[in-house]
Amino acid sequence: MDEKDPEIINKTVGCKTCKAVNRRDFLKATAAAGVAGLMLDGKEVFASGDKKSQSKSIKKIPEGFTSDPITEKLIDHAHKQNIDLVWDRKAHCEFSEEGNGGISGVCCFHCNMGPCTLGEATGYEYGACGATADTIVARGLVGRVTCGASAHVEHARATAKTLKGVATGKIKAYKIRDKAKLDVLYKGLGCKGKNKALAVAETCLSDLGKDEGEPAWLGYKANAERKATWKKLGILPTGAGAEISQACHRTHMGVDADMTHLATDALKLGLVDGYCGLHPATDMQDVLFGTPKLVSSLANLSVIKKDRINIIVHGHEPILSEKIVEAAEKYPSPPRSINVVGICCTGNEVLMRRGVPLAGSMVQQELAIVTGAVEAMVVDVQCIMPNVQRVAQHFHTKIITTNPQAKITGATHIEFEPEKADEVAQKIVKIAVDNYGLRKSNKVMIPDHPPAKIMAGFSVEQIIGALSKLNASDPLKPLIDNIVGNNIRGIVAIVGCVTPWDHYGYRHLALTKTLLAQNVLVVGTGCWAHVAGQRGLLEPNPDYPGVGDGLKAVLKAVAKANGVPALPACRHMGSCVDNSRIEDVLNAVAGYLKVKISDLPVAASAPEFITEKAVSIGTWAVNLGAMTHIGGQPYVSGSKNMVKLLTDGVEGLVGGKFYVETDPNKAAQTILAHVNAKRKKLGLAV
Ligand code: BF8
Ligand code: SF4
Repeated sequence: MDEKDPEIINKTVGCKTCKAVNRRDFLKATAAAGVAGLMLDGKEVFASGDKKSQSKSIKKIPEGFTSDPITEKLIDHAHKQNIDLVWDRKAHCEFSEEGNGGISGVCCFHCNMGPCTLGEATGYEYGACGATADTIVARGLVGRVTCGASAHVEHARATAKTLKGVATGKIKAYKIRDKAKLDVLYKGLGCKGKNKALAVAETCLSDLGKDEGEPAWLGYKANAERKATWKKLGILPTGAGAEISQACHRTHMGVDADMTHLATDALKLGLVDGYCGLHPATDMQDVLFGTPKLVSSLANLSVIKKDRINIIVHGHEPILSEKIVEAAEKYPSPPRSINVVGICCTGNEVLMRRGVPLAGSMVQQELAIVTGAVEAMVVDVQCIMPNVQRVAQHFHTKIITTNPQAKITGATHIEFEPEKADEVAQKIVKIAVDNYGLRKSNKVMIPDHPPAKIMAGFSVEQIIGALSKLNASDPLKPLIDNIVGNNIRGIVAIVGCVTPWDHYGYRHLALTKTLLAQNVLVVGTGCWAHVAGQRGLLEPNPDYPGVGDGLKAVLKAVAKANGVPALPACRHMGSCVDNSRIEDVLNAVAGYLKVKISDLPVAASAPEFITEKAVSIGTWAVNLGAMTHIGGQPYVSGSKNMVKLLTDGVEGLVGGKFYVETDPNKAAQTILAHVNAKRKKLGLAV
């Protein structure tokens, strides 16, 4: 392509109007032609790679917010090389604006009489089949919750099958690392038989396969009050497979066309996520790989090292990545020492149990490759942007897909089987080591800012263990006393993804900091933990900057009792499946105070949610009774009835509700008001 040819720009503009623009070609062409940006119909379509014009399209940095220099420098570095990133590709359709089409959830593709778009965009009130906006929005929501739940169910299935293989001796590469946890699960699930690991694994697999009764993990983990409430509402699920299949059936063209009926299915699928996905995945991973304990490490992209062989593990299931870490440690006489670092929740998993540094969150995955110093990015499942392969083509980096369910065109696929875990891991590590020779030193750019220090590993067992140093016979008492005494105003779980549609991490940071200043105990998981870690909120800093006096005193007391100089301001509880750990904490507190979770001064928040998994986790949190804030449009605003149901009506059913607010400062005030209102209702000081 002749980049100087002005025709290219015209052609690309033509492309833009047909919504199929290739941004990279456009950037190259406009930069070569000296065009800084492009306006179409009075709107900036996008700016060229030229830095000056880029900054025009970036929103003004909010007051008091400093952007992350490592991320910023790598974004600039990518743009200089005409590499487009997730921040650049806003490929929304013309009907996607708020109150209109896509974002409001009123586009339907369920059959070939469509696609049907209702509302302002087209002026239609009904789809070709007569489906209303209520039906289309509800079907879309059920679909997203189902898909999110299925991701966690597949995670649990992979873990259960591995545990089963270990129990029967078929899989030799792993062993039971936490026998005590296995005993607790075996008892809690009411298992039978001598082979405890086999019984636990088969209980999970049975929960995934059955179509009657209720999931054993729900019976074990959910509290009695919740179970009774869900039963009354008729939303107790049977088995994951049956519920997922039925949800797909119900959303097929011409089946379920009643909004409330569909919405209750969404609630049910939220429970499938919690009890057939999150809980069993966490629990069995602890049995296999160990229950997390306090661990120190580092976070941000500068954990990638110039003088090391860098391997990134990325995705969600730690079954292979555990072995990659091991194979790297044991690799015979490496020419350069191997540095394994993690992205997304696989990163969180190997951080929590092995102290592996966190390289970055979901939106930073392309930037990791842009450092030019990554020999291999080994991916398993979920949140892996296909664009990593396009970015990798600019460098020597090998993208290695490993899961039979997930391939990326152009990537190297080395299929993982737990039966051959060591062999596969060793092969992958060797590929990375061999690939080091192809690294081009002039392409390496790791920003010269040290990664942040972090402390993680806050499993429930670790939290209780730390509290027991204050009160051995009644470890929860110090926590409860401090909640009652208002040193801890409440507990808020901040979880989920990082959005590219704002300054990197802004919503997470603004919300977290405001809550900490108001003595709210912040616990979290997922990509929140990457951002929190990168920006000092997981650093055990004895000064506790920005933390309210009450909370600071509690953290200091727990640190002192445990013989550590300090604890971090927030508790990193793990990956997204580890949200299950948060329920265990809430159940313990609610049980102690003899109230419902919905009576507690607690809330959940996913201020930058992206994925369908985030939607299903949020639905599960609402089921638990938590007010659940989400910082983005969940594609339901096209149905006023659905909005009312999710943000109001559902509270009367399950005690929790959704609250949508993109501005983290407003969200913080609403969450604080909610926490205070719950305190008042319990007769606690505000
Ligand atoms: O499961 S927070 S972007 S990495 S979905 Fe994905 Fe969202 Fe990150 Fe973990 Ni969770
Ligand atoms: Fe249109 Fe109905 Fe088909 Fe959806 S199911 S595409 S609303 S005709």
